[in-house]
Amino acid sequence: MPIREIATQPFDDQKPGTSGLRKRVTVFQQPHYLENFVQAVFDTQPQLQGGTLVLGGDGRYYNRQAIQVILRMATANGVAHCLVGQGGILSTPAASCLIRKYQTQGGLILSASHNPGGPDGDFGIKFNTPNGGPAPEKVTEAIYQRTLEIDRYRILDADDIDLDHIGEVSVGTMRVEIVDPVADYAELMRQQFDFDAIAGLLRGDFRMAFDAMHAVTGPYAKRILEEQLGAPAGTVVNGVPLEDFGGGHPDPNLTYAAELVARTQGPQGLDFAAASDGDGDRNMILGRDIFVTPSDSLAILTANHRVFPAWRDGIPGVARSMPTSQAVDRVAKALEIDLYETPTGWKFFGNLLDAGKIAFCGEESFGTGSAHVREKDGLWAVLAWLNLLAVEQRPVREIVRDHWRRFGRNYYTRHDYEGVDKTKAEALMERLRRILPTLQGECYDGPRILRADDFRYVDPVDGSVSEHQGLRFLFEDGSRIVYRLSGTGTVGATLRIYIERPETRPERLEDDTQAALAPLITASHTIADLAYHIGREEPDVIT
Ligand code: VG1
Ligand code: CO
Repeated sequence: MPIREIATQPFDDQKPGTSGLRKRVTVFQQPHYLENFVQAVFDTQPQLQGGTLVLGGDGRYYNRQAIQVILRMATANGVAHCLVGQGGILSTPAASCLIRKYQTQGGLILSASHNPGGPDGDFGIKFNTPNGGPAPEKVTEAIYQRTLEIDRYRILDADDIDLDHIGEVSVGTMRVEIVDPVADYAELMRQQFDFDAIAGLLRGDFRMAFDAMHAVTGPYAKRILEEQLGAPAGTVVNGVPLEDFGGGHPDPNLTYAAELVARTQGPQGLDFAAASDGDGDRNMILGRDIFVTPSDSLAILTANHRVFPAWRDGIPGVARSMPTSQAVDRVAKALEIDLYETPTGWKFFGNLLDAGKIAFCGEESFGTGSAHVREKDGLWAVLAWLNLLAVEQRPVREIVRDHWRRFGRNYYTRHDYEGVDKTKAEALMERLRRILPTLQGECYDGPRILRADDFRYVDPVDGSVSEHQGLRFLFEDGSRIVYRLSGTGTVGATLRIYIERPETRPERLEDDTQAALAPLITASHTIADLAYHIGREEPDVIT
């Protein structure tokens, strides 16, 4: 079968965002669009020649077609061996697990994560490096630069292969192994946690639910929670991955997983409930009458790391993305371990994890994980909570409230303004950036602004610098307001405003986060002059 060189023209919009290249399906369906990006990966990643590639995605619409194209291009570009999840399925953390376990030269993960799927939805692709993690900025930049000059791609003329049967086939000279997408990942989880203790908990009168939101975690959760740990059948809901996620929004938060939240409320509420996103790297943790914010979750898991078999001997440090609340900072201080503050996006944790500087890391955006892989990991977080609950034998709410009493609490919320006109959103940020220095010392019916800056990160391992990672206003009492524009959206701009206030007086702890943050929320509108710039002061999504 002949390998063909196809002439092509560059697209100018293939710059990867926070987590890979994400576009509307219709954009990916343009002739040569996917091919150009994939060829740019092969052109800039010579280690793949003669090497092994991991390939899979979250099962959304266009996943299968894209996999067939990538397989034909991989063999034409000299890849020797490819590991593909059965049915084209691999959750993002499972792909990371495979890359690491089989020491492959990288992986291509097909997902637009929590963005809706289907013919009118989104699609995405990202390259993960041999450490199993999302490519760092210098790699994504090289790929992007290549897309701007690409003029041909290589592809084998061949028929589609059968992705649904485990076993080995060849595409040209390349060996393709269709693997069980769950097995290696499930084994890794067993090494991280006390499965006997969790099984004991799940076989008792503990009542829980896991919502896979019709996305990729269904098969993983069923195998691990129901088959291996003995949770009753039906514990996993919406467990069959659908190409359009059942028309829903596979984003586990209080808005999109509202039904699940309702099942945890009131005296008859479930003891525990959790959900994951499109590609299985996010998690939402709920107990009866309590939502555990991702920032608190990271702090609580860090404080309790010794209950996890993998971390019984202690952890070197933790990291959080800059907009994530400072709850974990206090824990790090108390435990006398290192704390790192990175820009938004999991790729920034990679070097810290590789260098053994941190064991846990997390983002406010429902991302939590550890050094076991190089991606955030939804089911890992769920199992971590189950492990903790099995040891503690107390309700989630008590564990959280005790944590606040011991370490203090950070009230935290994120307000998202979606579908904002791009030019207007950029103008808002530009103006804020300009007036930053003049706002130092200002006061908005509360504490003064101690410092205001445009977050810049210097990677402590390789010294690489990332500029313009969010505008932050630090108040004298430890409160913060952070503004940034999303790097994962596909239409218009999304403005994210992150607001937090520490409260160390236990007698003052109140349940209503929005009320507790009301003065700062108002200040966040005034500082950015939201009404003037975008004509709105009501966010679309509050988390
Ligand atoms: C969002 C989150 C960020 C996360 C990213 C990818 O990015 O804020 O914390 O790492 O999504 O998550 P942004 O640029 O839209 O704020 V996922 O589950 O897509 O891989
Ligand atoms: Co995701």
